[in-house]
Amino acid sequence: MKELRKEPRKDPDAGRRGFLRLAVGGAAALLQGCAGTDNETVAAALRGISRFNDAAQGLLFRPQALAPVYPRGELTLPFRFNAFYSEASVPEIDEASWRLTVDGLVRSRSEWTLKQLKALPPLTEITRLICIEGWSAVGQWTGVPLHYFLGLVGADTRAKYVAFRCADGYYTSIDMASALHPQTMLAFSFNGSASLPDEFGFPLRLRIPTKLGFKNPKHLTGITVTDSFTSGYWEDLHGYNWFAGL
Ligand SMILES: Nc1nc2c(c(=O)[nH]1)N[C@H]1C(S)=C(S)[C@@H](COP(=O)(O)O)O[C@H]1N2
Ligand SMILES: [Mo]
Repeated sequence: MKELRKEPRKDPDAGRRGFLRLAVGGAAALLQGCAGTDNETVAAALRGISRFNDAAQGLLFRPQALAPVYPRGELTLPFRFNAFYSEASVPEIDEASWRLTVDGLVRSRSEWTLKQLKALPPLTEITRLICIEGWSAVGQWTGVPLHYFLGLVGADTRAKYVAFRCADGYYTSIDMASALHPQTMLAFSFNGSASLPDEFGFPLRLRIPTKLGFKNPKHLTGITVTDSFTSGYWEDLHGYNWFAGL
């Protein structure tokens, strides 16, 4: 992950990363040690290590540390599409019937139209989306800061998680500290466009530049504030680390 970063943050906590690398390195050592045992044993051990890494990252994460921002001249054009399907299969969502459902540990369940979300005070930021598959791209997103939105819906910010559901069946969740991070937003515009292009998550996506690309769900339909841990699509399928902090 680290080699993907073009301009590393001036990094007062290299020690933290070293520690995490050690923890990850443990997985490789363990895999070798497990040679000859069945796949389920290895998978269970790896899940255990990933959970350990989640806990370590959760403890060491600096909630207010900012991801790098870029000037307009560094926008990656054209931007890169990624999903668990090809671009030809991108869902086409009807704005008139679309709603964002918000439930769980909030004042009361609510449903939001795109128009209502666009009326909230927006944040615009140029940041780098980094995909675990080995590429990154700089884009400009505009949206409502998630911390502001969570305040608006009366979310219990002592809850552990914010979980996301998508129109294409994708899902993931994040820790509350990351949900409250000042750069985390519910984005409804990309590179200055009136709305998100279909392929980049119309009508609403999470943009969280302090985490890997797969923690940035597109085509959102639901948000749940919860104390119950639920994982994510790639986390469940490929064992990707749930916290996935940068
Ligand atoms: N709904 C949904 N969101 C998703 C995905 C997906 O398949 N479906 N893929 C994720 C992954 S792995 C990445 S890298 C980014 C890619 O976002 P982009 O198409 O804007 O580059 O979206 C993330 N969000
Ligand atoms: Mo990704």
